Amino acid sequence: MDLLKNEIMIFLFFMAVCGSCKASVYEVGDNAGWTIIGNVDYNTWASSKTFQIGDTLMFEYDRRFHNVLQVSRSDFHSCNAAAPISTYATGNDSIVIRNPGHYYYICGFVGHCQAGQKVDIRVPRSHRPAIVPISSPVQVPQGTEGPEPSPAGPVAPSPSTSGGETIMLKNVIFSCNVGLLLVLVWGFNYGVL
Ligand SMILES: [Cu+2]
Repeated sequence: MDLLKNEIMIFLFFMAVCGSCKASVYEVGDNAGWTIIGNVDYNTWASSKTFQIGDTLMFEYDRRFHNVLQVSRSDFHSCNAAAPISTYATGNDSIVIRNPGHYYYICGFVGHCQAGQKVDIRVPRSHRPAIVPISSPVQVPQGTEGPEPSPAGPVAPSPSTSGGETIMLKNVIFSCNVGLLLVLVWGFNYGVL
């Protein structure tokens, strides 16, 4: 009987772990998207969410009028677009959260950040193990950006990026399933499940 109880406890434990494996996809600004129209309050939007490692931020916007720059905390507060950590400019950018901390994003177009097109994403530390494989986001070399579009044209999204995210999600789901399977097999070996 005690063995059965243990098995059930372990099973419930894995179920709980599995529940937290679900990664969420957040569209920044919800239906409004990433814009200066409508005075979207992105900080209110962000504070209504609980972000976790493995979640995806989606920025959707018209790339003729906006972009997404990840910047430092001080550049976020001063709306300085001159030294971004990362630049995204496809109009449909998915960014996977890989570490806890603050992620500061602004629009690099003149006046947009000052108009409120900026968001501070806070990701608390999680008990969940980070099983997200490392792959860097689409990065635009600093030389190619500026107030005007570069002659080379807009930066195309790396085809490997979206594929990588899909694989990542599959890995997460796969890991959960393997965990469950191990418990089931273990249970069968003891003849209690
Ligand atoms: Cu903008």
